Amino acid sequence: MPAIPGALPFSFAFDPASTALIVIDMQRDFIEPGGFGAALGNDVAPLQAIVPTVARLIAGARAAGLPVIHTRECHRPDLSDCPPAKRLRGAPALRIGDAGPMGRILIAGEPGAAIVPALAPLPDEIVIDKPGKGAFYATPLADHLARLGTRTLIFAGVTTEVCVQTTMREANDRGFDCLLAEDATESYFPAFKAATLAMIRAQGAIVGWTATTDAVLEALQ
Ligand code: TIU
Repeated sequence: MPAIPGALPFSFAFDPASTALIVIDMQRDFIEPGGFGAALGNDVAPLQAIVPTVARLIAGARAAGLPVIHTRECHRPDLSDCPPAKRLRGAPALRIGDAGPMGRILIAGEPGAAIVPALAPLPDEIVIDKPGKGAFYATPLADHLARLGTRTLIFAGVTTEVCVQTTMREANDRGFDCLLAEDATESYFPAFKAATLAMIRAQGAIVGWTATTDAVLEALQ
C-alpha cells in the first residue's frame, strides 16, 4: 500500500484504487479580480498563485488513474437555493446574484462561476455545484463517492478555512480518510490557513492529514 511517510501528524497510507482527488472551488469568482472573493474585500493574488501547484496535483492524479472531482460554489439564477442569511450577510461590494465584471456573482453558468481555465475539468470528470460551503450539503457528492467505491479523499482548492475545511470535516464525519495538500490550498488570510492546517492534524489527525503536493505525487508514482 502506498504511503506518504512525511505526512503530518504521521504517515498516511492509502489505496489508490479507492482514493479520489477533490478540488474545491477553483473558480474565477474566488481567484480573479472582480469576483465574489474580491467583492468581500479580499486580495485574490495569493489564491491565483497556487493554480500551477493545483494543476500539477490534478495531472498526477489523472496519470495515476484517480477520479478527479471538481466543486463549484454557485446558485441557481433565481437564487432559490441561496438562503437570504447568506446573500444579505455583511456589506460586500457586490452580493450573490448581483451583476459584476464576470457576470452575476456566484451564479451557475456565469463566467465568474467557472473553474479557471488552467484547471478545467475533463469532459468525463464529476463537477459538483454546491450551494453551501461544504460539498456534501444538498449535492449528490456522497452518491458519486459510494458508486466509485471511494474511501480516501485528497483535498486541494480554496479557501482553506472555509469551503475546504468544511468539506473535509463533512467527509471525516462520513468515514473518509482525508488528506489536504497544503501547498495546493490557500486562504485570503495566512493566519487562518496556518491555523486550519494545525487544527486538522492536531489530536492525532482529528480531521485528517496534511502533506505537500510533491509528497502526494511521489506516493502516486
Ligand atoms: N470567503 C471565503 O473565504 N470562501 C468562500 O466564500 N467560499 C469558499 O471557500 N469556496
